[in-house]
Amino acid sequence: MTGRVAVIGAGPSGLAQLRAFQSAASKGAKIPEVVCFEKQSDWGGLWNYTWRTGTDEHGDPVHGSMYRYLWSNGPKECLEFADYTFEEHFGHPIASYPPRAVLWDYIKGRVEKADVRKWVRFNSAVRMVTYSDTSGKFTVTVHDRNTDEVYSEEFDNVVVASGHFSSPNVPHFDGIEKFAGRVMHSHDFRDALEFKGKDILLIGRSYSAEDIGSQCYKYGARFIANSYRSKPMGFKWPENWEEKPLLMRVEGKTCHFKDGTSRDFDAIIMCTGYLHYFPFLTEDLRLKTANRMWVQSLYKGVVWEKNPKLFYLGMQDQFYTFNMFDAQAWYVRDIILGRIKLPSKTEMQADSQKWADREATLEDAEQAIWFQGDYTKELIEATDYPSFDIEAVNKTFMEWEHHKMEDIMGFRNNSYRSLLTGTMA
Ligand code: FAD
Ligand code: NA7
Repeated sequence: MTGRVAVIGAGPSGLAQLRAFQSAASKGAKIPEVVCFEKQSDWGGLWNYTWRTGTDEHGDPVHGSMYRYLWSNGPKECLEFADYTFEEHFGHPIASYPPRAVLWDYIKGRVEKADVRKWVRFNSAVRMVTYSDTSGKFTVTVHDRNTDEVYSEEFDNVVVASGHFSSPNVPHFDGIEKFAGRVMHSHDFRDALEFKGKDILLIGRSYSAEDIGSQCYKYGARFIANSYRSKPMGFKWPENWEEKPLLMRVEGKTCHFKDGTSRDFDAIIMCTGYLHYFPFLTEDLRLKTANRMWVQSLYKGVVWEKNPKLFYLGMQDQFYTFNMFDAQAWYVRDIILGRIKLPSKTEMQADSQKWADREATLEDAEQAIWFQGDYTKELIEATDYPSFDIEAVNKTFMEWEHHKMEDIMGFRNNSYRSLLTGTMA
């Protein structure tokens, strides 16, 4: 097969795409030329930790949102690569909630073994992608940040794997511009030490609020509150942690909440999520969505319905991560290789609508996990990605949820069985 495929980003999603093509090639398939553009100097995406905040060494916005002492927020057994187990990588069982650096090592191990680093152009930020109806090709404009040169190349397909937990969503609250303390977004949080002995307010009720708050607690924050707009998280928090309804206004150091209560804080950390932000895509190619379980306009969650030569990976809100990105990447690979034939646009839209309708019925995390499990399973069944027991993964997620409800500060002490090797962590 001839042709050229551009992959934007060498995080877990982009790397899954490289591994998918390499896996086909290793079984004798003819594959197109694959070029992966990664704006950072190394691969791993968010797992490639940076101490920087704000702008990076070349003046671009920092991609990294992970903090120094981040530990896996779910059991590693739920994200294990079906073609590269933890045991294969580490040679012995490891704990179910590894620290960030250990997961980064695991992600790298598979692609080092596959020898695909040569396909990646590092320090290469994609600045623009356009599509020509006349040539039927994409023009990808890239900034080589090592040489400060901008150049363009043509591709038959483009896979957008640039992530969506990097551009902070920062709402405004009355009076916050005069808050007499520190205001930041979770994107810039690196270390909890500075909050030792402080009273901190987290805005939000999702993973970042829960985990950054927990780190601050463990590092000795004096008092923690999180302010929710929809509903409280409902965990059994320590005595010095309160859940407050929405922040209404700020006066000096005093934060006033919707229930009429108020309290002074030293810092406000906005754990208010991220924007899907693709400044390098023209209007006809650009995905616009909130962070949700089913993303509209993407057939099977990956094919850009308006131009099915363009693909997106990992754009959904995520319970499933690495193995779902794999399922997506194998599926995209097989479309590009012509092994999977796409139906008409109307049929694609009807199929997507079916998932969107089911998404609208999801009432809780448990249902969302089964939804994403079913989706992942459907993709895996369509390709030669090694099959694994998705129902058992769902059940491990249920145990994880249960363990969090039991003990939010200690849930990482639990261990689970690998659904691939059967080994207990
Ligand atoms: P990313 O990891 O974001 O990678 C995208 C890559 O694209 C980056 O390397 C970036 O530099 C590159 N890129 C972006 N724009 C361009 C451009 N214009 N040109 C070239 N390159 C570009 N998941 C878990 O499974 N477990 C966890 O414990 C967990 N913890 C998390 C904690 C935090 C704080 C956050 C924010 C996320 C966490 N996640 C976790 C979810 C995370 O989204 C996935 O694990 C995974 O990193 C997503 O992979 P990705 O490749 O889609 O995106
Ligand atoms: P999420 O999961 O997208 O959550 C964002 C949170 O921010 C969520 O609780 C939102 O409330 C809240 N939010 C958003 N806007 C506002 C405003 N205006 N006011 C109050 N609250 C707001 O992002 P996270 O950073 O927690 O997690 C991202 C990833 O990082 C995740 O996949 C993990 O793997 C780690 P809502 O719940 O909608 O009421």
